[in-house]
Amino acid sequence: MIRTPNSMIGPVLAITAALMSFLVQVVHAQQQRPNVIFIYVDDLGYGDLGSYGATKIKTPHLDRLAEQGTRFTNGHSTSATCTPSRYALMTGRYPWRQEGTGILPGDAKLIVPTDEVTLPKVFKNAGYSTAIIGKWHLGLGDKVEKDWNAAVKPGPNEVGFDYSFIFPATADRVPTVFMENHHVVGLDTKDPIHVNYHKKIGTDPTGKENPELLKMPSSPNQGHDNTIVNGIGRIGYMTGGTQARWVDEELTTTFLSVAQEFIEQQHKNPFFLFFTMTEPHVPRMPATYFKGKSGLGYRGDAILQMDWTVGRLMQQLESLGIADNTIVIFSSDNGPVLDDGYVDGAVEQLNGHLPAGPLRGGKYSIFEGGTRVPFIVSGPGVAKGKVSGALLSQVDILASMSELLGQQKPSTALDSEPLLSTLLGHGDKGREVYVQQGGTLAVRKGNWKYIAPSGGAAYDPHTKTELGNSKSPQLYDLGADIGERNNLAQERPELLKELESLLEQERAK
Ligand code: NG6
Ligand code: CA
Repeated sequence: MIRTPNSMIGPVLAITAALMSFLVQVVHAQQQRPNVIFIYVDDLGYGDLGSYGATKIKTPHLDRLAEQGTRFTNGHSTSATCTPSRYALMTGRYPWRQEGTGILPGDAKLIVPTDEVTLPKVFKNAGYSTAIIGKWHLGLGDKVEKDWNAAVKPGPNEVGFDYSFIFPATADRVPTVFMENHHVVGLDTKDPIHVNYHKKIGTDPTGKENPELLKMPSSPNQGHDNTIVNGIGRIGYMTGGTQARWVDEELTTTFLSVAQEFIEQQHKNPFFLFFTMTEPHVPRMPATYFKGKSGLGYRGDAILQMDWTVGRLMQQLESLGIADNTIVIFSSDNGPVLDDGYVDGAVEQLNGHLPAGPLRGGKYSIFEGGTRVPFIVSGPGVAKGKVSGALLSQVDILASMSELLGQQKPSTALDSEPLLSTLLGHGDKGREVYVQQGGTLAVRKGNWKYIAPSGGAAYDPHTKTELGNSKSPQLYDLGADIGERNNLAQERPELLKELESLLEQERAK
């Protein structure tokens, strides 16, 4: 035994006491650190929730979340499609600064740099456990030609998630499998998976050759007629992995169970959960329990399923006693679309529902319907029952979470603004300038919006979306004209010029 000389006892005790007090403080600070759950849904429109004005679809759980927290009426994804919006969330940069950030095929390689401080790494650096459960769609591996039967990396784990349980791309793209960390879940090695986005491989029937095998027809001229999985034609071809293929009706209950398990395991230590749901993206094939429930076709049913799932998560937080210490952020990666590739009743049974509410356009569009989405924040420190009109973007979450966690904003997060107090519903100071991305770019300054001219189509006849592209410049006063009907470009030439050069400045940054 090592003996402490008598003369040393005083100083040793003092040091021990100081150390104890420091440790108590650390533990206390850790206890204070709120968990963060970011629920990120796919293609949900500004008008799709009760709290945002929907009357034909009931979303009681999300409405309660909004009542208990702050609901933003001017909250945006960066882009009108998925991959770029997610890229911005992870990096804190506008996706249009980087080539190759458009909608990715299911075999794409990882596009998020692994040597940057990403959103999950901000949490990791602050001592949190991090997980992504749900849709990924930012590519996997370092090349397109990859072996899906071995460890597939880099991917979400290398981007900063300690744990990942994902599907690689979208619900309508092969491979239709779950991946846990680097591996396909439930893969039988005797039945290896191969994926090809250029030509048919193997003998699996395709939607094109065997439409009689489909339980939900693909829309004419919208693809989705490659390999059939679970009676649904997909984008891309796959063969093998028969046992590992998901059943669409079980997608969300699977993600929910995995999320609940993660929360259960981690609830005593701070965690960040990025829960990325597939609803209401196509193919909409909700669990039997929800089929027909909304009366609005499978799109409406999928929204009910999404709301129910959020309700289950909230209930779990309550029962674990961590609801008061968990910030929940809810938003969507882009605006709504009805016919995005399948005949599923979304158009025929719309019943007067307005997926984008009062906004013009939707998914794919540079009009507000493309990026202005539901955006709700609730939890400890968040103003209750507040509705905020602050201009806020998902690209700001990275810098705002850095603020929350006492971390420096990463130098690479160029476009991310620290707006924590606004995000928590205190004060209405939002972004002064914001660049939105559809087929072209638009810049916002206050209520003014300038849409840069572009040669793209004004209207997409397949999805029946007003894309907002025009060869002439457009200028709208969203304060007076939220529906972007009254182009003031000719009437306000000076303002037009100012916003044109503002967009140029932003591009050049
Ligand atoms: C489009 C698909 C659409 C959807 C979208 C991605 C066609 C004709 N349309 O290319 O169905 O999958 O990509 O959606 O293939 S997103 O929300 O992930 O961006
Ligand atoms: Ca999407």
